[in-house]
Amino acid sequence: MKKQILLIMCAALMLSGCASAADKDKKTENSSASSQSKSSNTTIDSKTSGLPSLKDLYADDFYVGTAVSPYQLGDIDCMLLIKEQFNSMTCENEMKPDSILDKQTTLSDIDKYREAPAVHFDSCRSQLEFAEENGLKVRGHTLVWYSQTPEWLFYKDYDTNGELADRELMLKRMENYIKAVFEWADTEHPGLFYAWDVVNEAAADQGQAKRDCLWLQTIGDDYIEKAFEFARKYQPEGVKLYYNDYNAFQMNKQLEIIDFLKPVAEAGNIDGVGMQSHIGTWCDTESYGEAVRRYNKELGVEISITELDISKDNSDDWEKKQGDYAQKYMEKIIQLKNEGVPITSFTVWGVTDTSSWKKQESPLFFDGNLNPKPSFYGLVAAKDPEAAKTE
Ligand code: 9MR
Repeated sequence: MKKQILLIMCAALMLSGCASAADKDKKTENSSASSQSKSSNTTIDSKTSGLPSLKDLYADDFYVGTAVSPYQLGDIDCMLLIKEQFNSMTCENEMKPDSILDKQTTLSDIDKYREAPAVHFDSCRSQLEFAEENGLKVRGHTLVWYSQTPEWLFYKDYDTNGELADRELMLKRMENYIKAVFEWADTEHPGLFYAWDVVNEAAADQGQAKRDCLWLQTIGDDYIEKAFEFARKYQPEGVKLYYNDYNAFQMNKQLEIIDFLKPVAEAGNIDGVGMQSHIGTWCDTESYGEAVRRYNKELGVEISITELDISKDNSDDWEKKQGDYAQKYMEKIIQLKNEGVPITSFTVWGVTDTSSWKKQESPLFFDGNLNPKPSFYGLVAAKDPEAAKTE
């Protein structure tokens, strides 16, 4: 019996997927959050179908997204939940340099690939197909990062026992990598991506300096400026260029980020700052709001919440506290939006607590059985208290 129902659901999903694919051109023209959410109604009943929908509630405000991993797309209930709640997604790991750089091909002919390492996009294919078939837009994550980037990329002969590449060579590799990724996006997935994290987590956690990393060591102090310069040169149509970081609301880090992004903004090469927002109930929403205003004012950029999760505290009533905090946090986002701060997308970092990178801290909005948590209703209540009433 259960199998039969699943088969019917699969067929319905495939049908809705096919219809959306056929409608692709039309859909890619509809780039506002509002038109996206209205064009991707779920047509079949799911475990979670009676819930208020975040993407519908916030349709006139911003895209509402989640991080997605390929294995989640094998779970039909999870897939349906994503379609119901979100109109944007980020590949959790599959578009990072260690997924895209093709070591085998690059090493097969070092001279040929010396200035332009080979790339492939196998890892993210299923996620992007899912997004395209179901009317979700995508944030590209991420191009230039100190982490999840293979060390061999930074060596002259791609050999970690040899010499580091010099500035000139690394600038060529950086430019060619960005060019290859953006040309692929423009050719294979026109209109799918609306933003891209060009540089991720370049700020040091302590003090007023950039994080030490191989990009900094090989290219030098202006590697962030160069990354944005190349990104602007090759950006696909409709894609906003972002700097993205965690703890971006902390005063020291904020000043440091503004400081190194100033020349990038002056050159006209950045469009947005991503507040990752891996936070907990301890995070002061007032100073968070101040930081958002400051980025917008000092750099003239839009803002996105790119990776929200809210870790639980150790109290017995942590779920209620997390729910209350989620509401307060979201009310601050709405207040900022109403003040005129251009907040264009709001992404939570995963679907369920059990699939979170921080699963011990139950930081998400659905539990492992896809039940909505008080934190989900907090996000709903901030916009529509009536819709958040559960009985
Ligand atoms: O959620 C991602 C996790 O699955 C990976 O193991 C981890 C490896 O670095 O990256 C996580 O995502 C990170 C994101 O790409 C950048 N900001 C911090 C996120 C959480 O670590």
